[in-house]
Amino acid sequence: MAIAEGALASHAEAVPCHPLGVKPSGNALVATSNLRNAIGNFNLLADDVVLVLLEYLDAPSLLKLGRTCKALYAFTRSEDIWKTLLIRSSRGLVTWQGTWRATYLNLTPSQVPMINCATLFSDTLHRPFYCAHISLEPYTTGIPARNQISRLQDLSAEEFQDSWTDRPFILTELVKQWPVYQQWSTEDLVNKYNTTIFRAEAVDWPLNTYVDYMKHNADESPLYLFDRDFVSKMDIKVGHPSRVPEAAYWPPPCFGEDLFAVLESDRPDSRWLIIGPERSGSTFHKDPNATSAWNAVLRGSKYWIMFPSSSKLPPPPGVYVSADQSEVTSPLSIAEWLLGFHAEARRTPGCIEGICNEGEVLHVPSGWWHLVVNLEPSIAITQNFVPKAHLTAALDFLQNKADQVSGFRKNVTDPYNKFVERLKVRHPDLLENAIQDLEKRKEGRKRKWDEIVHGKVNGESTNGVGFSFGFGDGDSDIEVP
Ligand SMILES: O=C(O)CCC(=O)C(=O)O
Ligand SMILES: [Fe+2]
Repeated sequence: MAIAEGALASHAEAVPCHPLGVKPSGNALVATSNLRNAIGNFNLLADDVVLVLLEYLDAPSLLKLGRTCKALYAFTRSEDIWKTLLIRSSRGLVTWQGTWRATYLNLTPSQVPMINCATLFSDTLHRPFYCAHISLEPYTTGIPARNQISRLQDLSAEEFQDSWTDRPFILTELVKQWPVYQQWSTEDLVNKYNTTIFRAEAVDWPLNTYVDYMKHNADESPLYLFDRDFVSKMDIKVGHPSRVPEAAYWPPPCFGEDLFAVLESDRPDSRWLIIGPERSGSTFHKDPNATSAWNAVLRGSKYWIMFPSSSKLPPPPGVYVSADQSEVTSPLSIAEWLLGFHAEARRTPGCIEGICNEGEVLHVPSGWWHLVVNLEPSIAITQNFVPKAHLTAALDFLQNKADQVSGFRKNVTDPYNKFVERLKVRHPDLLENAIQDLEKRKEGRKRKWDEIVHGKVNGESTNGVGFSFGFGDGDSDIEVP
């Protein structure tokens, strides 16, 4: 505990003052005056409740309320409120003005007053600012040797298939051969695609607006550009240069054939261009439809922390899943998670960490949890795929977690059967083996269900003693047969 407090103290030193001077709540205990006393009946409400109420107001009402006193001014400056207003307004063309509020109101920085609210004490208002400024270094350095992700210069398809399909690793050389690695920088991209619209979470912005945002924002969880249609928008070609001479990049050959490719135009979304500033990233998740993925860093660098998953293992610290794993709650921002859970995660068996640098590509095995944070402004390309070794996992997911399947176009109403039909034609042997494995998984689940509910092993009563939550065969999660 002393270490955590010490670490916090050193972060605090690096964090500048809140722009309005707001301080953490604890300071109220020794303060002689408090701006909150002037907010009338609002004073009965907790700070986060005040913010929830403000979310119901439109911009003119927020501005009026903010003029009534300094404390409400500070509350109405909360960036989340203005971000929601701007996103709801679905304005495609905006001029980024440094904050969500200034952008919504189209105010230049010199038109935004800095009112001194130094005697307002609020964790709710101070915490996002604090989290947006903590140093990431204590979390991304000092990785224990046992947690270090493997780094390989090269890997053959055979080596991948034999030894690496369930292990994260970084390939250090391959991406350096890609034309996109040699040619793309943020400046080049802006020059070439400045008015091209890309998707960044809930907004569709021209690239030049997004790059302005990237360079001038102080968000705790910066908006992340994640575009699945970049290949057509940028008019680039993809494929191994032996077949596609003008290819801008090609999937690492070691991963072998992507079995979802048999679905052709019916395959689920599978590739994204990812651009984001320092501190942007992805909170803990597993990739969709039990796919594996590779993530290639063209500019910048990314810190990854990953955990294997199975029915026998709990989710990573700070991540909560419903019994059927359909709901994942990872309620914290990346910074909050680092502050609260990183130390415990680093000590947890199975934890894998590493930094994927410019020109490197990282393998995310099917089913692994991962959290990613950009250490610098970054540009990356990621693709999800189904390697031979995880065909059963993908079929199992499509068949038994139909409600969680994602990324298919609406007209693909039965992804499992469509996939099976195509595999029958293109890969009958692989399909046959996978269907046998699926049957074994089902048997395992049924056995386990009988043990739990009826206390039986092989038809014999065990009085419900001695079961564990693993199935041993493929290790998928428990489900009622
Ligand atoms: O680069 C990142 O933020 C990671 C992206 C990721 O994990 C994903 O696309 O599933
Ligand atoms: Fe992912």
